[in-house]
Amino acid sequence: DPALDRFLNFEEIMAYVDEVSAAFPEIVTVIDIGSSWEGRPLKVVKLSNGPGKKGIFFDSAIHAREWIGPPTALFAINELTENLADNQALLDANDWYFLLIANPDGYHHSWVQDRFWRKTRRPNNLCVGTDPNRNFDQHWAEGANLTEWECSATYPGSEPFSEPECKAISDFILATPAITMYVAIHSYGKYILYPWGHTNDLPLNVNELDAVAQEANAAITAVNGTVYEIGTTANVLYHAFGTSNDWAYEQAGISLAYTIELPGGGLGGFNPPASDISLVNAECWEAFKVFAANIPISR
Ligand code: 0X9
Ligand code: ZN
Repeated sequence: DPALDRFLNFEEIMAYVDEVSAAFPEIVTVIDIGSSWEGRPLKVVKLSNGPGKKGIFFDSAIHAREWIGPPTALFAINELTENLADNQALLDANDWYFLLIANPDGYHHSWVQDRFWRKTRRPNNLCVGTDPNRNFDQHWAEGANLTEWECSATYPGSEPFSEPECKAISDFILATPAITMYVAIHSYGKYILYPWGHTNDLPLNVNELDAVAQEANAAITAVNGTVYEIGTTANVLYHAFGTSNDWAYEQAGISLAYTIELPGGGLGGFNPPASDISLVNAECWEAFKVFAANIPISR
């Protein structure tokens, strides 16, 4: 089992990925989709028990400091391997893909240097790092804050996909049409968000996006009463462009694409205690099952 009573650093998470793939070779494939700027691997854990199935993809820790995300993916992987006997139907129905640490350099930096680091670690002229969740080629840099630019926490990069981490995700998703659902795991705020981020307009299939989100929230609430707020990023939260969520929706043609903002805690909201992990995991697992039950049959 992965340790779920504490947060795991990058090396520990990669060690778990190796362990689970060795222990469950008939279910787990580790797909190396590329490397970070500093050369750390981007590993997608694919869980499957047979060919020809549609899949749901999760990215977590694309924002380095959002440590509560990876445990929810680790928990799900454990449910679909170690605890498969309880979850067989979930693996029979479709494939599951997890990019546990989408921003390995930033995540490492948040462990060793700056707990609240958000961006990648590629240097710019003045400041280090790009916001990888602004770097996707989707209405890139539309409405960006040009005054802070490079040093801003939401710097979108020098060009779309300037960050190798984002390019690797894009290449992998485009090369894997079996993935028909996308969930970006973030914190914090207790939101289930769907497109758009760059405009207050509603997406074409807003009714479908909203219905699945409502169902996921009901499943979360049933665990312990926690309520998430649901809606488009722009309407519920703020304007955001170039996110993995909206890129998957618009550019990859994935009609059900979400961002889940997990509960906050601790200083500034990004530092919840490890004792919060188990409830967040239990709630997310219920939501993830609802998402997976609604995987579209095609893009
Ligand atoms: O600003 C972000 O990137 C996300 N919030 S966070 O506090 N985790 O940084 C929200 C992104 C939501 N984006 C879309 N659904 N488009
Ligand atoms: Zn985030």
